[in-house]
Amino acid sequence: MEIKKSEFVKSAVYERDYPEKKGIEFSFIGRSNVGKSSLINSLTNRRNLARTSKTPGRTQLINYFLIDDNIYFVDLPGYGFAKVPETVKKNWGNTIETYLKSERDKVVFLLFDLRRVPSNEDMEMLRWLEYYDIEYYIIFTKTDKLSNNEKFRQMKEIKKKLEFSSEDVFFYSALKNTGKEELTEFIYEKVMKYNKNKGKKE
Ligand SMILES: Nc1nc2c(ncn2[C@@H]2O[C@H](COP(=O)(O)OP(=O)(O)O)[C@@H](O)[C@H]2O)c(=O)[nH]1
Ligand SMILES: [Mg+2]
Repeated sequence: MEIKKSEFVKSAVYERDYPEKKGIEFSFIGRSNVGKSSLINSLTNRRNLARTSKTPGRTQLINYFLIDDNIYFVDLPGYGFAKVPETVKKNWGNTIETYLKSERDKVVFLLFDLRRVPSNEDMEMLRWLEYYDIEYYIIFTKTDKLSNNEKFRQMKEIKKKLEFSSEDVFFYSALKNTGKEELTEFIYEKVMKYNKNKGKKE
């Protein structure tokens, strides 16, 4: 299964600016530079749909993409970039929290760079997701940068800070498109289940 069509819809800060609800939507969150935009590009087979940047911390907006005419991908602004002023950080917090609290039917993917032990901000993000009772999944990114041995060692390190079982998380390389099929299937399955339940309710 593969995503055939994707287009940028709009950028937003406030809930009133989000595009009209379509159904379930999938959002990507994580520290800046973790690979959010690259992952969205990889999933959608587009080189430059979500702008990727070598200068982290640039996108302070929520970016909406329409996928195959019926679901949204949401690229959320990244956190953890040290060099931004306090006011920007505060705005960022408001933008994210507004989104998490919003009435959208959402599944959130929380991205962690496999080479790093999750930061305090990562852990805080996780607590936010728990607090708002949001369905979320962890994706470890940039897996191509580690050998199998290193991967194994790194997972052990990460597990000291974060409880999870390897079956419940995703591994992704946007460079090599590793994990793409699995994640795409997962997303389509979620959409199917969601639409089925919606049909029952109506
Ligand atoms: N090797 C490798 N580099 C990646 C991968 N994903 C992202 N990058 C690089 O990491 C940097 C940040 O990526 P980007 O998608 O802009 O991160 P974002 O800030 O979270 O949107 C860019 O230089 C990307 O080329 C990956 O899977 N493998
Ligand atoms: Mg980005």
